[in-house]
Amino acid sequence: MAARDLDAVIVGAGFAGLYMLHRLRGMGFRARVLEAGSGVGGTWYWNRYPGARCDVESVQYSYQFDEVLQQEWQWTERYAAQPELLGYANHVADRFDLRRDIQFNTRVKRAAFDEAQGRWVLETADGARVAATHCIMATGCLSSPNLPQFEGLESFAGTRYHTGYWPKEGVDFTGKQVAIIGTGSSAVQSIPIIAAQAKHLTVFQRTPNYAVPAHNAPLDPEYVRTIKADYPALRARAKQTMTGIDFDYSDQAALETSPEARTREYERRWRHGGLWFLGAYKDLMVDQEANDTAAEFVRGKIRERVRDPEIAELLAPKNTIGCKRLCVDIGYYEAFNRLNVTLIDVSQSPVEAITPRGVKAKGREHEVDAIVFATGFDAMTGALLKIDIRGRGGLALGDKWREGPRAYLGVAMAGFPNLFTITGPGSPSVLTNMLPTIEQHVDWIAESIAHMRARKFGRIEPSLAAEDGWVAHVGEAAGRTLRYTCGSWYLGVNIPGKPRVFMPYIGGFPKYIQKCNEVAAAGYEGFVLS
Ligand code: N01
Repeated sequence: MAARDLDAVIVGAGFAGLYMLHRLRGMGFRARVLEAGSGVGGTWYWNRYPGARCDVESVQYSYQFDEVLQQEWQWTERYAAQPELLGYANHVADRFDLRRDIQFNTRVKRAAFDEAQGRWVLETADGARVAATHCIMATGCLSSPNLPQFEGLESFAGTRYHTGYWPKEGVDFTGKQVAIIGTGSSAVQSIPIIAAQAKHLTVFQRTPNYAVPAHNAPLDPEYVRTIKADYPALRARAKQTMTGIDFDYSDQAALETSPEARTREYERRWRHGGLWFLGAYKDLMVDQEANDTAAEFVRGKIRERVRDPEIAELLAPKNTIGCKRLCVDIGYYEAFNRLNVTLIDVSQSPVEAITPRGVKAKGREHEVDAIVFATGFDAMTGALLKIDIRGRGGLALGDKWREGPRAYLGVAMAGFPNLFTITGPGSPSVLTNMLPTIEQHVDWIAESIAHMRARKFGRIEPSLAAEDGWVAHVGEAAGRTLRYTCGSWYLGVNIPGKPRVFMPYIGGFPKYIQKCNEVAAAGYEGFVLS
């Protein structure tokens, strides 16, 4: 298809880009996806580190837009592992014949709005150009790996890996001395597996993280049959919850419950496993005293799981549980009972340097063959700001977002006509189940483009006033929760120099859907269509 004929160019072929392409095609629009990788899958294409798996149950972490798809696809485990998730993305791409409109191995470097033509012109790393009326960024929230610039990083003579950029062929650590820096979700998942393989694993921990057990297991066919018998009901229930996950969230307050009953409830949720733990009480994320009761319960579990009391104490977080993303583990704490695992606490004195032979911390060099950087991502804004995005009058997105991201509904920005971000900053995104959140965004964007076509509008752009109002609302909502209180990637604190702004919308999925629907029903209130 000639590039000039495109209605939309979509950047990224993860779950967001795939569905966006399918949806637009289904409405008769001509769209093309540009994808940096050689295959589909986004997060699940890049994050191939050992143990990578989803922390939302697979029957819910899946598309719902096509009933036949959700009936035919068979998940094998409660929490799907990366190969299965990547298989699912590939299945969707094949089933809906999406590949013919996806251009792989194509990294977008620049995207500029041509005001005279009313089109976006995208430039790729090889210098090619693609133009389209609409530009839709499906670039992901956690897709720009963060590699801290440790002194001597380049001097390391062994092999370096980043969990978010793992070699396709996999890595065999058998017989190797390995270091891992970081103890977030990626490390929590990979440490037990690397520890079982490597000769020795040294873990450098700056901040301990709370993890609750996954209790992962093969899916019970009877359970799956029950869900598939009425999938739409489960999906509808999920849309009524803050996170877009069909959980039973308690409406009780921890502080109005007796300590004995509270412990029973935490124990029940601990035995069930997963993120559901934080649904135990409605005040856990808004009241520090309530939060402390859950945190202390988990600290107690860590002390039970880790044999050496000193190591248990180092692994036991002291901060607010759920402030940073809660981890879901499979044998994480038990890995520290192994004789071939050493924990180095770098909370008081940072990693000093990477040397040709290993990692230097606390005045000692730890010699290793490989270093795994499990150091996370420049979340939510990183992937967008890596592209030189220019709106009206050459306005650079980097300049617009100098004090932090600003967008209306997390989906569009003043000064950037016809540009949409799927699960962008200011939308619930990472605080929700990504699949339903992506579908909601994609549907809303597709319908807005259809609305424009039906009324012969060429441009859509939010007003500055609408954007300001939404940004203020996102900030107010964040300020009401304990999530605002720690140095998390939600706030951009993990990236030196990044403005400290709580990026996702914490008001909950139902409220957000309602707002988006109201905006559309009122003829795209807050947007200027011309
Ligand atoms: O990254 P992170 P991640 N020196 O930012 C440490 C999703 N996810 O890739 O906390 C020493 O959480 C840093 O320390 P600190 C999920 O949403 C989901 O693990 O900043 N250490 C931290 O320990 C998750 O939240 C799944 O003090 C340094 C670690 O590196 C998000 O992705 C699985 C350092 C980074 O942790 C990101 O998770 C995986 C330095 N200079 C990921 N710089 C599931 O679905 C950073 N660190 C289960």
